Amino acid sequence: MITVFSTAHRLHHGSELKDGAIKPSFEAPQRAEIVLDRVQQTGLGQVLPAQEFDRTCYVAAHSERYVRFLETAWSEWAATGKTHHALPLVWPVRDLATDQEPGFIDGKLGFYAMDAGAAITPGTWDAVRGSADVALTAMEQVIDGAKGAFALCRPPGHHAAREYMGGYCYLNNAAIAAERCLSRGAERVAVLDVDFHHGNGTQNIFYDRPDVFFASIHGDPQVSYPYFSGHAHEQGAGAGVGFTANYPLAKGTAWDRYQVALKDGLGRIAAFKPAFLVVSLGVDTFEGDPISHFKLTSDDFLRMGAMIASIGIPTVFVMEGGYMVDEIGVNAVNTLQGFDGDS
Ligand code: OKP
Ligand code: ZN
Repeated sequence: MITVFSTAHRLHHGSELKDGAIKPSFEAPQRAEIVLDRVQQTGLGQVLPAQEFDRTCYVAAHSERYVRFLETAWSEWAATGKTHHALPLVWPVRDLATDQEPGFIDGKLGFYAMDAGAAITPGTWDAVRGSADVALTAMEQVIDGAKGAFALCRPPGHHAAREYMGGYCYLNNAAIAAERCLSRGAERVAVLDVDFHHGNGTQNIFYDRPDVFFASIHGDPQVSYPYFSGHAHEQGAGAGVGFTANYPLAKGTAWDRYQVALKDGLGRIAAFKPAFLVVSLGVDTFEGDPISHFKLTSDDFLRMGAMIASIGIPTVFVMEGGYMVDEIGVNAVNTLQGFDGDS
């Protein structure tokens, strides 16, 4: 399988507000380099650079004003004389829900963010755009006939909604790739999110749409980030009712119970008959991941890849989370080898 990779990711290493303190983000450049090393060591396939795409491809999954915010946030922040990374510190909560974008950068940061986990640094926009271009380039490979392609994206994307960032995510790479195949003529596309955390951003973008089926398998939001979405009763709205499927699973879930949800989700995706499948591939479901609590083993990722291949849909794997840095390369590449049938 071909891997698409961009060195632009190195331009971004944010801070996050975690456990009451500002720390360097767990979502660090080393993550992508470890996965790339494993791709090369195992001879998974050719590694291609990302092509550049027009910003209309990003706006397709977001909005003009949100993309504009991402493009200009650092310069607006720096213009106030600040030199440290930008993080939001005030949010429009329920009774203050508003559609009016504030004029000042502090207000914009809160308006366009769900948490203090996605900092804006000087290099953030270039890295973020590069990550979306990686996903778009991989989608082109599959549209052009590849059975599978791996978008080695960083930063990740699945928490980014139409108009907000959060959870290390800015542009939703998986959603942007899904929109790309629709704009190139596909009638239906499915997104399967196997990251430990609920793909709230992808769900938000497609929630009222019948042309995109979204399934997510994740830690129960009662106890796991992002807490406010991912319950089983969330199944879509309006014309999209029945086209979202959530599988919240208990703390400590191992392969025996995980594969039941995966089989069900894949069955529903196969019944939807999409032209393409986008997999939001987070490997933070691994036993021992520092911020998650499922118990998948490295061999389980081979099984996961084989099960995804079994429904026979051309698939783009988009890298999302995974934080136990020594193991994420093995686990991501195991999934791809399982899909390719090389295991
Ligand atoms: C991104 B991805 C907050 C802890 C939660 C955010 C986790 C984001 C995960 N104090 N941190 O889905 O792997
Ligand atoms: Zn995650």
